[in-house]
Amino acid sequence: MTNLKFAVFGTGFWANFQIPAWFEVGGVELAALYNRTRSKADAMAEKCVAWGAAVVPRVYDDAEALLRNEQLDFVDIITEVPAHAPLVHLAAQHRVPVICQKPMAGDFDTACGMVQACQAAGVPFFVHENFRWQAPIRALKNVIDSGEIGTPFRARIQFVFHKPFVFENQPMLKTLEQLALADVGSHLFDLARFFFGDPESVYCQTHRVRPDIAGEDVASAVLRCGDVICNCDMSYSSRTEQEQFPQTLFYIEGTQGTVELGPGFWLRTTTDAGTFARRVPYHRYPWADPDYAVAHASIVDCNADLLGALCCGRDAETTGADNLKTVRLVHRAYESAAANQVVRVDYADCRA
Ligand code: 89Y
Repeated sequence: MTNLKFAVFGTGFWANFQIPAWFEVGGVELAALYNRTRSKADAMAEKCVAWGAAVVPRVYDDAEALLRNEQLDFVDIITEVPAHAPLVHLAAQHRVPVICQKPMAGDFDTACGMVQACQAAGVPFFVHENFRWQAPIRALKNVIDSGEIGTPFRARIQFVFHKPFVFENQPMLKTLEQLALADVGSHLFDLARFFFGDPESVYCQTHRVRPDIAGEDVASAVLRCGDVICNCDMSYSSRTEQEQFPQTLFYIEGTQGTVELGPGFWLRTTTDAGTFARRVPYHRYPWADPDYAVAHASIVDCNADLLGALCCGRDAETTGADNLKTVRLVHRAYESAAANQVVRVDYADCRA
């Protein structure tokens, strides 16, 4: 099978991991790079050779010119959020399948427009949502699916940290008026949907601890997912005995037992038979930043899933249409926090 040719739009922090993760998956050729500051794209093109690129990608600071000149099988958009929508529309106009980072847009209507533009152009549209691809989280999902703890009735999903390097690596996070729910809540709500289905309601509270950021750095949401009460807690500003970044912690109670994904990737299952604990390993790639190891490893599995859809007609988990439900939930959570009320969530206008 011939390699699929692709271009990357955006050569900032995350591209340093997204691109080598593509080379890890294989079956692709990076034809071109776009960045509005050309010198950054030039520097990334040089790094690509070190990561094993067969050809040095061509470099552009004009996204339209890139799409006009290159014959592509897909594009991977890794820019900051405000650039997602214009680039997705541009790719749709050029009839090129698209992958876009989460959150796909800053509001639901813009996200809906992106999904619709790709549908109208007849091109696949995927969201790169990788938390559900972390090996320890997949192992936890297998425990739930095995029925070992019976039927889940309550869950706690936590992403709580303090590491200041997060704001140094992604300085744009400081400027976002909607931070915790949009940035980390997108991941946690996707996980809630992955484990327990689409929530019917949300009650949310938000808070800002850091004085030097525009948005909220703390949020707690209670989601009602059928029979499951799912609590999602996130914080960028919690000093804990053991710093957890970038681990997501889970505690799930079921009719026959409980399962916990705890610090250090320990998976503990408790039933009438006792408590069984094992540590779930994940791949350590040489190109990954050790501070983000489990998150960067998950990019490979997420990309492999998307490539399966692009090359071989398999279904991908994180389609744009599916992820629109997560975007809806994020913004219903903001409405709940603003009104201090439970908000019902319906997905009638999210076409999956
Ligand atoms: O941007 C965020 C994400 O998507 O996962 C963790 C993160 O890098 C910092 O909150």
